[in-house]
Amino acid sequence: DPYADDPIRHRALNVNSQRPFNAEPPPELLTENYITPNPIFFTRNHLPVPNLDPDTYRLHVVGGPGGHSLSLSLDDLYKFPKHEITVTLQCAGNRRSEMTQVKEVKGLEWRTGAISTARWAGARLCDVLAQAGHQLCETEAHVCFEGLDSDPSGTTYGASIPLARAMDPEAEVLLAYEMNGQPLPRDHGFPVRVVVPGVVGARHVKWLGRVSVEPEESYSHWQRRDYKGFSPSVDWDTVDFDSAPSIQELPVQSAITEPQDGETVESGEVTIKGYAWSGGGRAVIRVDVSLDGGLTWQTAELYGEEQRPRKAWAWRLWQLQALVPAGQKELNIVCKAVDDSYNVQPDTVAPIWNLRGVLSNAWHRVHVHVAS
Ligand code: MTE
Ligand code: MO
Repeated sequence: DPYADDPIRHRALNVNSQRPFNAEPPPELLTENYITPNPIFFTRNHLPVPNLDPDTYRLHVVGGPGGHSLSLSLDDLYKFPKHEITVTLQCAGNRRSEMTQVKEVKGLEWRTGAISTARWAGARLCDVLAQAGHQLCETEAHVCFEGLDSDPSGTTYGASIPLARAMDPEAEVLLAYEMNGQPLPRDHGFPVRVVVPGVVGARHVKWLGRVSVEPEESYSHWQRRDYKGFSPSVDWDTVDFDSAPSIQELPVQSAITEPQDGETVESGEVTIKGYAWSGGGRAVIRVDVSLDGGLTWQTAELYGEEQRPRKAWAWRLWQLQALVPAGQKELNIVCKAVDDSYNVQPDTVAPIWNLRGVLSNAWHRVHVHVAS
């Protein structure tokens, strides 16, 4: 059993698949803390978790034209300036289960919890690439990452990001060795993973073994044959993966974590909670909440860390204390967020449905009963 050596996991997680391990925190725990505690941070593994020895670990770095190769131990990585930032990581498949309700899709049935937030610390990728003699010259190049997790045939997890993002010090791409002040947990990439702020989870390669500057995107399955969006009319017979770009930055997202669908709430006043986030460093400027299915709206209160313009890498949590209209027997609670480019979430799922069930960011809807 290639999974026999996987780590022990927290009991509170809702497990979507055991081998490979995929799990999300229940909604009420997800927004209990602004920073997600490591043991309940969502986990998305495609392969068995490798068991790496920090003493013999080496990261191979291959600079582009004019550059050279480096083989870095953990101690070598610690010598680069240590950079620490709060970053929200979201899987492209977050909220996929809502797409399944429209029409069947291929993928794990994530609910609203394939998203979490941590303080990450490590070396900046641009500093490491500079030491490999790399200078930004080829604007069309890519930085490819390879994980040390592999299937029985030896295929490893891989992904890439554009070189321009990797070399931009303001983009703060990290080779992270700490998560919330601790060494990375095994499930989250021990000893080193990539953190690409504002970019889809799939590019945050865990158990990082190799970084290289290449003229083309990664040839990995997960870069070229997955994690792409298509029109609702494209099916598995007609899909042409080469016709769509790989997902990088993600669209604006929000969800309700309390109350939950089907719950009964007290009459009088109801407290509604959730999260909101947008990709590419775009800040959340507003979260609108409706109790009547979207006819009328109130503005939620945002809390958590202040967001920096163009570098809003982490989510805001939000809350609304609302009066339950007298005599109301049920509520159709809806939330939608607006980012600082005034991007909004689509109102329904059907027009954004796609065969892989990615980029599911329609208004989040929760139906509750009111106690009489
Ligand atoms: N890196 C490796 N090596 N193997 C993986 O399976 N999964 C990716 C990414 N990095 C993956 C990986 C995906 S799809 C996501 S969403 C994030 O890791 C999840 O990171 P987490 O498990 O720390 O939440
Ligand atoms: Mo993912």
